[in-house]
Amino acid sequence: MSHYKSNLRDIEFNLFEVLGRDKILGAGPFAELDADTAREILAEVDRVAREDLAASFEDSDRNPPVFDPTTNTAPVPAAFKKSYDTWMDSGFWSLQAPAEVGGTAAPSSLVWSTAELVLGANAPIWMYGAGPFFSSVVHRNGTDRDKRIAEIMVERLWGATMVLTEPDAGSDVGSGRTKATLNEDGTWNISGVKRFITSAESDLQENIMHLVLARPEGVEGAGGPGTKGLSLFLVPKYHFDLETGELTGERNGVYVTNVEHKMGIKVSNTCELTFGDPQVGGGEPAKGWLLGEVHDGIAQMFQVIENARMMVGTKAIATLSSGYLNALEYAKQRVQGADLTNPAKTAPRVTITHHPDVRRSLLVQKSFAEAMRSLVLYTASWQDQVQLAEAEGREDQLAEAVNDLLLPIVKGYGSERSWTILGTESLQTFGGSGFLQDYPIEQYVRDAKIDTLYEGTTAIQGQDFFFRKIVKNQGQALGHLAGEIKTFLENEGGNGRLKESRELLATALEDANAIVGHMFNDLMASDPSSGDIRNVYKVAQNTSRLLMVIGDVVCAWLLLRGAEVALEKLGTVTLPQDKDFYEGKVAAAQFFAAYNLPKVSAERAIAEAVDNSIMDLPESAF
Ligand code: ST9
Repeated sequence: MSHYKSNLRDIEFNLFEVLGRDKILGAGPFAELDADTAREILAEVDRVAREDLAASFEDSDRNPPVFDPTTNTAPVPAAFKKSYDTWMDSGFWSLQAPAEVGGTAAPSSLVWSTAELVLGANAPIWMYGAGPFFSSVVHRNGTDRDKRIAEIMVERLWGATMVLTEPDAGSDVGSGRTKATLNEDGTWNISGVKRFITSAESDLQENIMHLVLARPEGVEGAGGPGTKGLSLFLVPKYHFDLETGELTGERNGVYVTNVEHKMGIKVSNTCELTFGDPQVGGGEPAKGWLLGEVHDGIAQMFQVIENARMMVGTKAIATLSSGYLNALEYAKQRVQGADLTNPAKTAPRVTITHHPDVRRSLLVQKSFAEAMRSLVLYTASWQDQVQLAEAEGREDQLAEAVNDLLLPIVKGYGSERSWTILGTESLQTFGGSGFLQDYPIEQYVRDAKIDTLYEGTTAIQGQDFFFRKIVKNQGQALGHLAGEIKTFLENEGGNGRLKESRELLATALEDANAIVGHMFNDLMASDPSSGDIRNVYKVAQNTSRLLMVIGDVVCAWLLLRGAEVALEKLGTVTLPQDKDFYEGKVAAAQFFAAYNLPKVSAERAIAEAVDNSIMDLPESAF
């Protein structure tokens, strides 16, 4: 039986009943894809995910790839290869790439819905299969030569990687030392060592296109210090004919020189990648092309990073959702103890769903999984707006800014909440059995931990959220979001059943705003011309807190907005399963508000009391 338990009903609820995606499907840039087709795609991806992609989930963990230093290879297990081939053969990857490179124009909200299903079933399949998405970045930023490369990447279903990190340049990408020197023929030679490169080696594809950040040497106006001095190069594993895409049979001098031994997600090869080292492989130079022939590497790479951050959050949330549904199934069957209201020693034993603390735990899992699914799809709906505007030759700056604001919440909040709840609630529901490999949860916990780390740790997401997405944006996107929440608060929808939750949300929104205001004041007071620069330390002690607080507020709002829709539907539905579904939506929203929002006031008190005592403490006292 499949480890993966999907929640297609809830995905469709968000897409069609709350976000009205049927209105943008079948028209404009998505004319070829109507709502019925979208539902068919979702149903088929759901089936493939549960039946085929999930089939190799456990085997890939127990028999992970082994790096062979004599050949610089790390083949994946056969079962995983079979699942990967099934996914690529299905053709649904084409939704990730625009029509210009051979993909299918689809709204982001549909793409991320399919992503949830694949990522929940077997996440590395989505990652190894992301070449078509990478090709869209190459196409968008590229010269005619690069655009042809992008097409070839899709035609031949090559893999692709994002190559930023180095042993001494992790969060601080700008410390990277990998360099690039220009050849007479216009190509570049890359030399250096990169680390933690996902999907840099496998036997899944004919070729891999590495998107590499390196510092050009001897170029006026480029190659300076920090991230702005980095340029982005396309460096293939094997050389190929630029017209036909046929491999020439020559190896490029980029080799995997180690594969990390990780706590989880082991089938996803995390590689050390060595460029142009005469001692490695055949000692060939590592040749590449400058993307777009412009030195704008970090901005180009962030087009990949933004999607990868969305992917990581979605992966975490997909795992929590399946973790919850596995825990629920177990709890409904596991008989243990008597009902608390029947203290007799001979009282009949009941399933653990009768116990209050188990019910609390199940609702924590359900409400967070559903809240964060709605967060992913709400964020994706802003990406739809960006796509629609682009198709009309417009720029929708508000949609871009709100999407930018939400991304660190999806990634940072989504991964932190998911991994914590998987460990403390989903696994816990199984009691001691949760610790065993007989159930998938222990692997979920191990596989999900990485989501708080890669693509920018939670601390990086918190800094990005406050300094870039709020301060640099002058609060415009946050103001818009707060405005949407206020409109909801002023609305009376929900037959009075959401009145108390609305009041809790109103207070939480006020407290969250106060934290932002407080941090902003500290930031102003850190201006050295008028204040003490060390006040910025106080701001930085609150950035991760703010990310989590706003995450809670936005998630509560999204759940309550869904509950309003559910309450309307409850007036008309007749089928028992529909009634249960909508009652569940209302209950999850009320529970989430009641159990989480009052904590925002405490977070406000903590945030406002932050001083610099931890910064004054001598290191030796730690
Ligand atoms: C990794 C691999 O961890 C993980 C596995 C990935 C799996 C691969 C699969 C990929 C799948 C892809 C998904 C496919 C789905 C398809 C769906 C299709 C719909 N936003 O603040 P400054 C830029 S890889 C945008 O001064 P510092 C901007 O250009 C390793 N741009 O930064 C800016 O200039 P300006 C991951 C941003 O102090 C410039 O950077 N590593 C953003 O120099 C400089 O900004 C990391 O993530 C942004 N949010 O550097 C690194 N931020 O201001 C984490 C910056 O003029 N570290 N830019 O616009 C950081 O993010 C640091 O904050 C830093 C700091 C490096 C940016």
